[in-house]
Amino acid sequence: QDDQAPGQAQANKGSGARAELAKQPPTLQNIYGRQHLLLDGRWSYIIDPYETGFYNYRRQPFDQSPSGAGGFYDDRKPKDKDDAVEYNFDSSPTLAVPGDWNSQNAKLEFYEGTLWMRQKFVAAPKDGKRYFLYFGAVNYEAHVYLNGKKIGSHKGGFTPFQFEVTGRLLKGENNVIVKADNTRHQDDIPTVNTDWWNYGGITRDVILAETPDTYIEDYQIQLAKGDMGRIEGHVQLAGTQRAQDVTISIVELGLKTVVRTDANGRAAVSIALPKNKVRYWSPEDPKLYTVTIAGVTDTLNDRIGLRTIETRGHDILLNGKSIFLRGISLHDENPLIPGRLRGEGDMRMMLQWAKDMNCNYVRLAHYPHSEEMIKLADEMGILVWAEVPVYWTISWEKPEVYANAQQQLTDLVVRDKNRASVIIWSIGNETPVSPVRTQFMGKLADTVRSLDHTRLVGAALEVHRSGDVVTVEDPLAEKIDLASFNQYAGWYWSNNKEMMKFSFKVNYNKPVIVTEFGADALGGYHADSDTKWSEEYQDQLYKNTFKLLDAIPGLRGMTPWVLADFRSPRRPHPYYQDYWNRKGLISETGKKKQAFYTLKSYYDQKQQQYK
Ligand code: GCB
Repeated sequence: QDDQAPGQAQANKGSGARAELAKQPPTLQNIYGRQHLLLDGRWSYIIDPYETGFYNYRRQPFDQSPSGAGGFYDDRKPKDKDDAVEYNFDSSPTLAVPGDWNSQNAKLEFYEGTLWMRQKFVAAPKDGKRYFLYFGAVNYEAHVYLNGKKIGSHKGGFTPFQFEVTGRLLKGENNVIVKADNTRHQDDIPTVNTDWWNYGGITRDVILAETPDTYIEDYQIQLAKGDMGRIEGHVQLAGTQRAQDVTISIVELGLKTVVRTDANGRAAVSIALPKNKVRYWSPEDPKLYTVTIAGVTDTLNDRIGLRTIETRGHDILLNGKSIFLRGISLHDENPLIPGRLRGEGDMRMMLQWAKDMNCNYVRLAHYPHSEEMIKLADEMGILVWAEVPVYWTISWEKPEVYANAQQQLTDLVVRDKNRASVIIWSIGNETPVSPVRTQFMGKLADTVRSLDHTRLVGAALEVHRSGDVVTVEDPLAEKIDLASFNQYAGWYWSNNKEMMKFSFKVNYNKPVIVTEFGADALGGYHADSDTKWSEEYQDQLYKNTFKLLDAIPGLRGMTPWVLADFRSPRRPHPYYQDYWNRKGLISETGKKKQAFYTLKSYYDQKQQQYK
């Protein structure tokens, strides 16, 4: 069987076609810091709605047959004029990688299914080095073949995965073929129903990385919880010479510490910081230090910010100082394409829009955004709420579904744990309260804390309404650090005229973060503030909402829904929506709506208040 633990990259062991799937080593920490070759660019593709390139006519997978051959990954050419092959990558069209397929070919706009994608590249593998083929993200399920042989598969649309390809790379031309399938399933994470576009394909970088035989697999270098005087973390080596001296240095601070890894390649790290010398990372001063981790066999550099994050009663303390999170929610989507963010230009545009609104914080909804995005947030000084797609009606009762959610959460934390910008791990959004859901989510909260106890844990909770009283009460709230919830007064509930009747009751002595509120407005459509879909309506709703929320003791931040209009199959109104969710403060053409400026002036005030 080709099935695997969900989310976990598995690789074929040995060369036999029915080979077992081997568990892959954890993805490399700081992949961009490695010697690497980007395999981005134009990939040839074949649309395969019936999965003809994967299954034979008896619906048996070719890659499970005795020879392992027969699928499109053979990239076969006719041998002679009396030979027929029914596909051909060489004469197929191409797509840009990274990039979703929906935005690149009108035929694929609504497509959900399989696409085969091929890239060729030249390699010069060296003796004594190891090689890893790394994918930033493929939505949703990927089967990967190198030079005609399966190297593994992966499920999960937003987290990275890799396969070790040492010994499988050819000197000269290589051929990598990916079967990407974005079909939705009830028992996946996310499930079938979401309010965002199911963009398919290889949406993030593809990287061939080189390491020494014994390499730095992972590390965490961050301030200890609540301690501005000490770095705490670990280093993990993989390979044959796992016991080594590893030097961690921050030249700018005059720091140099040597640790000795144990037989498993592991060493704890604890470094006392010099007094009065450190510039702590914050939105006002996003200082990053160059940290060098040097073992005997391998060296890596990273740019790391040092900051603490804690809560005390209603307060959120960044470096010991109470802050207000002036935030905005956003999807991993550029409305101007529209499609998934492809690289630094797209990402900078989105984060700069947030900064133009005087934000110091973003909620990266509803799934892990790219590693580059988080690095940019580090550099630009923007705090981050990072989330996994545990969204709405997940199959709570199934252990394999839980395993998938836990894997995605783990992969997110492993990837981003050295980023100062990330202050909150979110374990999900608007999950309907029930015992089985609370158990599932509670286990996710425990997992994320065991992986990283230095950050805060949140979830976008639902509220309940009785009459005009909106109450935040959810057994899950006990397990997280914030009273964080979505609310839609004035849009889904009631309207601008009547929304001021609502009041909020939050039964927790925790910082209150309103993770969503908002209203749809079609950019450029003007009417009075009682007319839904108009810019005036949205603007008035924001003004009303500030009054309602400012009355909540403990309000310490918000991420209104949403920075920019985004595509959603759930939004078919032909005039106002046309398959767009219009709650953006910026329209699909990049024009700022009225409410953008209203939110900005509210944030200007908050900034003064929390100076
Ligand atoms: C929500 C969801 C978000 C939707 C939004 C809406 O509560 O969390 O994903 O897009 O409402 O516009 O309805």
